[in-house]
Amino acid sequence: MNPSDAPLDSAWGDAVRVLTLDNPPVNALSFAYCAKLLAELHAAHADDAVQAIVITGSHGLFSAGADVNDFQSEMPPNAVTIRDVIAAIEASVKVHVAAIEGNCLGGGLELSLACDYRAATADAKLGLPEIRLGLLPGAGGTQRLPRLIGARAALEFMLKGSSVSAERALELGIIDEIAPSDLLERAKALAKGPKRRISERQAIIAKDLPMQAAPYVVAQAHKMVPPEANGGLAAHKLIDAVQAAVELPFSFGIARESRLFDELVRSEPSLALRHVFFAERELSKIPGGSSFDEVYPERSRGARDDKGIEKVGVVGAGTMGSGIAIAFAQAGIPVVIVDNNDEAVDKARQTVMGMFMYQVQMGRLTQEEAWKRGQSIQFTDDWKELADADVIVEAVFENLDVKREVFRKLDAIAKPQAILASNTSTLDIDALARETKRPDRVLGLHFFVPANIMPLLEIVRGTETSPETIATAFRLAKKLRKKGVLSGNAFGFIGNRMIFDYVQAANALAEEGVTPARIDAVMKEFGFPMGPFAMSDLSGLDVGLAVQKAAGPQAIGRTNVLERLVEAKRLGQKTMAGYFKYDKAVGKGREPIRDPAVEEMFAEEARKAGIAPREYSDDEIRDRLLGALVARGEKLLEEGVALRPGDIDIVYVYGYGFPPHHGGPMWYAAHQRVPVHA
Ligand code: T1G
Repeated sequence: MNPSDAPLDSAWGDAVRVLTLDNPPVNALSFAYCAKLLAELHAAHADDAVQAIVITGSHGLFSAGADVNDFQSEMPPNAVTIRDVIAAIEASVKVHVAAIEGNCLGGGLELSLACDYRAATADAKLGLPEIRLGLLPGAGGTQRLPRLIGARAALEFMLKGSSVSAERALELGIIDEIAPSDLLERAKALAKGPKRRISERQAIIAKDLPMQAAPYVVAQAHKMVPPEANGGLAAHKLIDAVQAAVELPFSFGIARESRLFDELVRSEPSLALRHVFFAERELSKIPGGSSFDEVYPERSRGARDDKGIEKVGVVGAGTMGSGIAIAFAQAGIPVVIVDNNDEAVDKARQTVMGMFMYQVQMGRLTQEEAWKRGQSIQFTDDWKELADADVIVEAVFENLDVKREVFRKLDAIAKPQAILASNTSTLDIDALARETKRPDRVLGLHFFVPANIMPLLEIVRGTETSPETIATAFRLAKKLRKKGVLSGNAFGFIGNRMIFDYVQAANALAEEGVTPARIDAVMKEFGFPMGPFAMSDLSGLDVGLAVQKAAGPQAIGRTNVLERLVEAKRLGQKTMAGYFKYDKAVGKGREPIRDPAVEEMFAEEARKAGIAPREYSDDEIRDRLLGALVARGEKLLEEGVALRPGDIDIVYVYGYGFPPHHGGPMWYAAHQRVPVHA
C-alpha cells in the first residue's frame, strides 16, 4: 500500500510545514518575493520539528512564474532568484511537495519540478510558456523536465509553450496525482514518501526510443522550428539546452541552461515579445474612466462574470456574420443570427455547422460540444428575435445607407439597454449612432476575417459612446479571447488606415521598377506571412479600389494600375489573377505566381506618369514600407485615434501578421531606427 494512501494522522500533519505563495495578483516569483520565500524555506529546513514542506498557491493559482518586469532591467547584485529558491530545495534532505491549483506556469512549474512530488486539482493548468517571451525555462526546467518525461516529450511541451490540463499533465508524468478534493491533505500524504530528486535521474529520449536516437531527435527539432533570424532564436537555444540535459551531468546542464537564458534575456526578439506581453495587458486600461475596473469597481478581479451579456444578436448572415456568430458560440454566449434573405440564412446554417463538424474532425471539439454549440445559434429572418439580445452586431454589406436603415430598425426592436455595434471596417460610427435614440450605446466592433479565428477586435468609440459601453466591449473581447483595442472613429480606424499607406508605398515602389514579387519576398523575409501584393490579392482588388475611392482624392496613386487590373476582372485570388497569377495546381491556388504582364503594366503606367525607375536594396524596400506604417501610426497617435504605440503594435501583431519577434511597427521603429517616411 502506497504510504500516501494511509489516513493522515494529526502528528504527521503538524510535522509538515505549508508555505503559501502569496504575491497578488498572480504570485509572480519576483526577486523581492523570492527573498521572502527563501527565508521561509531556510526556516523550515532549520526547524527539526518540520519533517516535510508543502508549497501551495493562493488567489486561485499556484504561480505565473518569474516576474517578467524583473527582466526589463539589469539584475541587481545580490538579487534572490527562483534559481536560489530551487537550489535550497535541491540541497535539503526534507521532502517537498507542490500542491498545485489553477495556473502553474514558467518558474512556478520549475519550482514544483524541484519538489519531490506534485499533486494538483483538476482545474490546474501547467505550462512553460517562456518561448512566447523569447526565452527558455531558465530555472532548471530544461534539465529536469527531460529527466521526468523524456527529452522528446519535454521538447514538444516547451517548444509549444501552451498549458496542459491536470489530466494531461498526469498522463505525461509531470504530476503524481490529481486531488479530487482537499489538495493540501493529499499533498501532506504524498510528503510521507521518500526523497526523490529529479536531478538524480538520467534523461531518456522517450520510452520507445534508445539513447542513440538523441542526435536524430535533436536534429529533427532544429529542422521543425523557424530560423534564428526569423523568430526561431529561443527555440534553437531551447533545443540546445535539452541536448545538454541528455548529454551532460545535471550541474553542467544547468550551467548551459543559464548561459543560454542570459543570452536570450538580452536578445532583441525577447525584448520585442516582452513588449507585446505588457502591451496586451495595457489595452483595457483606458484613461478617463472606461476601464472595466473603473466602471464596475464592485466586481473584483476574481468575480469577473458575464452577467449582462446573456444573448447576442448578429444581423447579416454572410461570411463575417457567420464567423462572428461562431465566435460568440465558441465563447458560450447564445446567438441569434438574422438575415432578410432565407437563402443567406440557410447558407449561414450550413457554414456554421460545417465549421463545427470540421472542428470535430480536427479533434478540437467532441461531437457533443459541437452539437451544443450548434444548438446555441438560432438562425432566423424574424428580427423580433433580437428584442431580448444584450448586444447586437450588425455585419451587413459595407454601405452607409444600408447600415443606417439597419440601425434605425434595430433601435426600434432592441431592448433599451441593448448595445448596438457595427462590424464596419471603414464607415462613420457617429453616422450610424445618429440613426438611434441610444448613441451612448452605439460603437464599432471590427472583427477580422475569419472572425471566429482572428484574435484582434477593434473597439471603435463614437463621439457619444459611453464609458460603460466601452467597458462592456472590453469585457466581451476578453470573453471572446480576443485582443480588444480601442480606436477612435476615423476612416479605417487603426489597422486599415495604416495598411492603406503601407499598400500605397508598395505600389509606389512597383511604379519605380521594383517587382511586386521582390517586394513581397522582402516582407516575407522580414517575417510577415505574406507581402502587400499577395495580401491585396487575398482581400480582393475590387475591395481595395472601393476603399481607395472612399478614402478620397488624396488616396489616388500616381498611376492607375489598380483600376486597370479591376477593369480587366483581375480581382485577385478569387479570380485566380490579380497582381499575381494563381493556379489550382500550385499551393491549392493560393500560391502567388509572378506575372510579367503586371510588371510591364507598372512600367508602362510609370513611363506615362514620368516616374523614373530606381534601384532599391532589400533594406530600403523594407524600411520604406515599415516607414509608411509607422508614419501613419504616429499621425493616429497625434490625432488620438490610437491611445498608445503599444496598442498599434497589438493591432499589427494580432491582426496583420506583423512578426511578434519584431514587437510591432512602433516598437520596431523605436528600436531599429527605421527612417519614417511622411
Ligand atoms: N510577471 C509579471 N506580471 C505578470 C506575470 C508575470 N509572469 N503574469 C501576469 N502578470 C500581471 C499582468 O501584467 C497583469 O498586470 C496581471 O498580472 C494579471 O495578468 C525563470 C523566465 C497567469 C494566465 O509567461 O499567462 O517564469 O495589467 O491580465 O488573464 O523560467 O497572466 O493587472 O497590471 O494576464 O487572468 C513565464 C504570464 C514567466 C505567464 C493570468 N510566465 N502570465 O491571466 O490575467 S518567465 C508566463 C499569464 C519565467 C523562468 C522564466 C497570465 C495568467 P496588470 P492577466 P489573466
